[in-house]
Amino acid sequence: MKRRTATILATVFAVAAASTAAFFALPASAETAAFTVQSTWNNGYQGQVTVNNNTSSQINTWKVELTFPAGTSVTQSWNTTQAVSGSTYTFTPVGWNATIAPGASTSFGFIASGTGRPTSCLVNGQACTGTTTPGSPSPSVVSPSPSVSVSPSTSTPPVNGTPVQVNGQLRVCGTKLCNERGQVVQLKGMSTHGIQWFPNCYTDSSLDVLAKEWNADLFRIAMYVQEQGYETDPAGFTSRVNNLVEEATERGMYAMIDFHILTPGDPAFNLERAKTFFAQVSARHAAKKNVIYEIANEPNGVSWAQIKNYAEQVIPVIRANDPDAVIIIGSRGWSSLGVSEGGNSSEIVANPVNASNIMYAFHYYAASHKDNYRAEVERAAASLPLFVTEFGTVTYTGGGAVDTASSNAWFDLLDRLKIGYANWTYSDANEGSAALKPGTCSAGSFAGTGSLTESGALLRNRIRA
Ligand code: IDC
Repeated sequence: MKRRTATILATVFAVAAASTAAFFALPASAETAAFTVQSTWNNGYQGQVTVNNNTSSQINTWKVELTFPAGTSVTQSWNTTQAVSGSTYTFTPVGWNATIAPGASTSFGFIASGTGRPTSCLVNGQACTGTTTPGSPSPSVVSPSPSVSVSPSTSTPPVNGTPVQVNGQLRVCGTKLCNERGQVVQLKGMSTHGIQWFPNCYTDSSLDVLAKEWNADLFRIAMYVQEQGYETDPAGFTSRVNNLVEEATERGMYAMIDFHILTPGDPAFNLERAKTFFAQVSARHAAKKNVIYEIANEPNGVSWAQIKNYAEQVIPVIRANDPDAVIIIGSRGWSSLGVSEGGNSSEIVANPVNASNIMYAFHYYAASHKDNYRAEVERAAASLPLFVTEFGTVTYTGGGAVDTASSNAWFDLLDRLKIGYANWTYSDANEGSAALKPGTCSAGSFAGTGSLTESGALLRNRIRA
C-alpha cells in the first residue's frame, strides 16, 4: 500500500555509547527519524526503530527500509519480519503489531554485526526525515567484550513488585536477555521434578513459598514426554502444565514450559507431539508476558543439524500464537553445547537456528561438569544467548553429594555473564539434587529452612539474594 499522505513518524533509536550521533539531516517535514544506539560492543550494536502513528486514523501496516554500509549487516531482529536485498533490510510487522492506533506506536529491534550505521532510512516508502534525539550523553558504556551493555532506560523502572511486574515481557537483546525496558535481566529459579511423579510438590503453599520466601523469578515446569509422561495422556499433561503456568502467573513468576525429552535423545521422535503440545499451550498463554518456551530438554545422540531442523519446525507453531515469547532450544550432548559428545558451541555459531528472539540451553551438574565446561560457556556466551534451564549441585545422575566449590564457581560465572538459571529440582525426591527432604511434600511443610536439603539451602540463599 502506498501512503503518500502518511504522517508516520519513524523514530530510530540508536544510542551511541560514547557520543550520540545523528545520521540524518533534519529537513522540515512531518516525518521524523532519529538514530541512537541502544548498546554497542566490539564489532556490533543494538538498534531500535519506533514507528509512530501521528495521524488521526489507524494504520494497518508499515514498512521500514534501512540501508547499511559495506561491512555491516543485520544478524537478528525482533518484533518484525526481516527481509534483505543487497545491503537494504526491509522490516515489516510480525502480524500482531501491524495495526497502529492513532497516536500509538510500535517498536522493533535489531542487532547489527559491524559498526556502520544506516545510511538511508525509508518508512512506508518515504524518507525517515525528522528529528534526532541528540545531546543527552548516554550513560551506557562501550563494553570491552561482545556482551550487550545495559541501555539507558527511557522510563522510570518500577522498583517494587513481582518479577513479572518489574520486568514485563522479556526479549533477547544481543547475547543477553532483557526486560521490556531493554535492561539485561538474569532470572533465577527452580525446576520441578517430573510432574508425573511429584504432583504434591506443586501446590498453592509450595508455590507461595517459592515466590514469596525464596523470591524466585522463575518456575520451570518439567513435563517429561516419555517415562509415564505426556505420551501417556496428552490432554491430561497439557492441562497440568497449563494449570502450573497459571499458578506461576498468579504469583508473578516467569513460567518456563519444558518439553522434557531425554530418552530417546532425538527430538524428531517427538516432533508431532511437540507441535500438538506447543500449539495448545502457546494458544492458551499467548496474552501472558511471563511464559518462556523450552522446546527440547536434552537432545543426545543426534547432530546439531537434526536439532536445528526440529527447532525450525516447532518454533513457527509457537510464533503463530505467541509472536513475542522467548524460545529456548536444547543443545547437543544433553544440552552441553556439544561438549559431552566431543563437540563445542562453534557448530551452533556456524549454523544458528533461523529464528529471532531465541536462546540456547546449557545444562550442567556441578560435581560432574567443571572447568572445561565453564570455559566453553564463557566462550559461547560471547556470541550466543544462553540460558541454564537446568543444573544440579551434584553429579549428572541427580544424586551424590553437593559439590559446593564447583557449584559456587558456576554461580559466580553465571552471575558475571548474567545468565539465568533453573535448579533441578524443587522436589522431595530421594536424591542429592532435590531441594526438599523426603516426605516434605506429603507433609506440606515448605516454609522456612527446616525441610531443606544441603542443595536446597544453597539454592534458597542464592535465589533470595
Ligand atoms: C533424573 C531424575 C531422576 C530420574 C531420572 C530419569 O533426577 O530421579 O530417575 O531423571 O528420568 C538430566 C535430565 C533429568 C535428570 C537429571 C539427573 O534432564 O531428567 O533427572 N539430569 O539425572 N540431565 C542431566 C541430569
